Amino acid sequence: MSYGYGQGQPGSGGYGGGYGGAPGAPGPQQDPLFAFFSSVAGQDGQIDAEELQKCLTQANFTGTNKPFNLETCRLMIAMLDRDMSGTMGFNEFKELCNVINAWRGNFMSMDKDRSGTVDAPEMQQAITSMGFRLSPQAMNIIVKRYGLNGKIGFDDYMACCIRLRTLTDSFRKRDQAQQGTASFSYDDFIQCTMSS
Ligand SMILES: [Ca+2]
Ligand SMILES: [Ca+2]
Repeated sequence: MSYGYGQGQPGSGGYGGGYGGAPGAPGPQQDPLFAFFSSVAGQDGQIDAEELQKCLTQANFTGTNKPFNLETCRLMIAMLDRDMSGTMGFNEFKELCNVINAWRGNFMSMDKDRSGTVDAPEMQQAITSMGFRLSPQAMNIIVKRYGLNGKIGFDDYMACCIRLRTLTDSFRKRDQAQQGTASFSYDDFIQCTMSS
């Protein structure tokens, strides 16, 4: 008996008895994701940023041994917290899983050399493909801010792209003529940058 990936042929082995058989009893509890959700959420049935971080770290979503960026977890919760509870209920969590998977696919398609990280040229392409046009100076700042030795992991990549999008949206709203310039009052500027 041994655990592990990669050794056996695909299709062999598997998970034995599935989820225990017992068909019938419909409801959200039948959703295979629900058991997972409950195990992460614990007693209160809600997932907070720390619990989300723990779960994404365990899933090894960073591709490194680092814990998943807590800031990214906060950002995702803020983005999808429909009832403004500050935590994720089951339906919010399901949406979150879809969002993470979509970002994961995007990240992997940008990581052309399959190194598990996105480097400066790959990031340049990613940002261009999302429709942003940035100067080389702005690109340098981004890679420095989000990368480690010039390489950006999945969690930081997500944080960076979400922030760039949020900030661009805030800017666009104030750039009435769409000329690439806008004026902010000091407090408005602080609100925009500190909330994203
Ligand atoms: Ca919520
Ligand atoms: Ca790469």
